[in-house]
Amino acid sequence: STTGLDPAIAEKVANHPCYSQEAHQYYARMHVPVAPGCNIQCNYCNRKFDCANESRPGVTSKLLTPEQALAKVKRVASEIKQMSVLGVAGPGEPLANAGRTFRTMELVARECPDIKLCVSTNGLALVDHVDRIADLGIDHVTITINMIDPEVGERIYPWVAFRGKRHTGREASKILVERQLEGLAALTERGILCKVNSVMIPGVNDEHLVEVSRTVRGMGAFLHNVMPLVSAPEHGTHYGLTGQRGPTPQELKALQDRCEGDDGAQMNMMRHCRQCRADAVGLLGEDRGDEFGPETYLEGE
Ligand code: CLF
Ligand code: SF4
Repeated sequence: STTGLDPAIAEKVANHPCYSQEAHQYYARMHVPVAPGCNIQCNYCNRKFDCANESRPGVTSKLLTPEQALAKVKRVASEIKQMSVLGVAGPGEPLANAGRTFRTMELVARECPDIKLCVSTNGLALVDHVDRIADLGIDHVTITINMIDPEVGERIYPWVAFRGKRHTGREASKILVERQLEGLAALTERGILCKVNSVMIPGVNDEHLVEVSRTVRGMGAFLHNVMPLVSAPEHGTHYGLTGQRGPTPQELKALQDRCEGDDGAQMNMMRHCRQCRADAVGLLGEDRGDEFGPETYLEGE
């Protein structure tokens, strides 16, 4: 609920469908798939599909150039009046494609100043881009944090590419979580509203996520979104997580309750996430992407 919030924060969440449970029934978001590459490997990701940071694997997005993305944003905004937020969430990692991501944001900020800007990241490169994010007026950032303990992390992340070197094992996860938390702290210091997404992987990080919730809350994260691992075989190979099941709805809810509860992290939990595709358009849970392309906006291919 937005009651009791600092007015400056209440203003920022009021028409963001992911940050406000109330807003999601009235305001729409759209994603533009402008970011193809990634700088880490998650065991639950299949690069043929959209980024599992923010999306349900299964349908490949067509990449757009920043100019094509702007054209699509303008068209969608003229047809869907509730369109309030533009997010970049894949299909890879937005900040591993910083040029394309920020060029898109810059064009949209200039031509559609009423649209709020949102970005979803794995956090590895976040600290390097905090000034740019603030300068562009990006008010909402989601960081996917699946662990704070590298021992847990080594079962989730086989490698991390950092400063020209590929790191593996616990070292990879240590670098990742240090960078994620540093990025989170830098953003909250500037008043940028941070949401943390975590993928719940039973037997791997499920018990650990309450501690993650407590930690990110302590560092100023505004909201925590625990999402279920999507593990149906048609979504492809899960590398080190082959055969891994996703949580049941009951298990997911129990964990969300623990993160929110007094004996847990007392964190503000998001409960209405729909695990959007990297090219989703419309109200949450509604996907009108097909009405708006992709054929007109296709890049190359
Ligand atoms: Fe998109 Fe993500 Fe911004 Fe929302 S989605 S970049 S914060 S505008 Fe929202 Fe979709 Fe869940 Fe993400 S319902 S997957 S939480
Ligand atoms: Fe895949 Fe996203 Fe993980 Fe990169 S950060 S490996 S694109 S799920």
